[in-house]
Amino acid sequence: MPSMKLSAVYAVTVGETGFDIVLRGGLPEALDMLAELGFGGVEYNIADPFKADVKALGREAEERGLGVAAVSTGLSYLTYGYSLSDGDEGSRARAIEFFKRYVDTAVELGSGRVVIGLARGRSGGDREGAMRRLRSSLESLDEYASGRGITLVLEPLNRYETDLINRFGEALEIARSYRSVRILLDTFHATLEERSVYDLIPRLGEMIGHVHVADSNRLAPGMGILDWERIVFRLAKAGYRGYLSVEARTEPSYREMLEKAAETLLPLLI
Ligand code: LER
Ligand code: MN
Repeated sequence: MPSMKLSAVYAVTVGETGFDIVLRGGLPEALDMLAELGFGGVEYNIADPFKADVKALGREAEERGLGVAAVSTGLSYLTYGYSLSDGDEGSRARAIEFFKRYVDTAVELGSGRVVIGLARGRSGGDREGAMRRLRSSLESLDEYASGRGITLVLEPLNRYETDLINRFGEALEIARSYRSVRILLDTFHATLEERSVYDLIPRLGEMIGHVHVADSNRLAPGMGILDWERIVFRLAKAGYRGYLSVEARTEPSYREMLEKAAETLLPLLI
């Protein structure tokens, strides 16, 4: 079985966000827990890449033998509201600046991936315009990221979170027109939007650039109805060699959520 590793998303916040699918609180304690439970990496969702102490984020992960699975960005949208499809040109320019800084951060952390999730924005009633602006933002970022060896992973999100790019077919079509853009498969969103998350995997094939894992109800893998053996097998068959990053509701506690994810997935990754 090829080497996929387990990671989990940790929130690097600049205040309370109410984001309940990521680890929060003290970084050393969160990373200790990951290392102890057999995780191989951490994904940092960074609210403000200009304010984050990137050196500390890198050092704390390295000290525990954890890789940085990805730099994710949704907290910037929840904190400041900037988006890559923003109708306000000043805000869109700021979002692009943020993403360039996220790319630099990923380089510094030795992570190859920057996530485009919530920060793609919402249509605000003008879908065509929003998609045009998003594509234009992607064009500048594509050049910036590919010049630095970073993959931008575009994440289809379910319809209750955004009305831009819910389906994987649409994301695939967009990704194919840029050098550095691949797909982030989040098993929760795929379960809500696609006929079958299992059949989706071979369709995406080598375009899968990163994976978020949560069960059908967004609890830890193993707490819902998804067949994880089938998912991991199909990912392996598709040639996926990256991280499975747990992004699940932290219920009943961080620790129990992570323990369940590890218990479900680690035996499949050996
Ligand atoms: C981000 O990775 C994600 O999956 C979203 O559901 C966050 O709101
Ligand atoms: Mn996700």
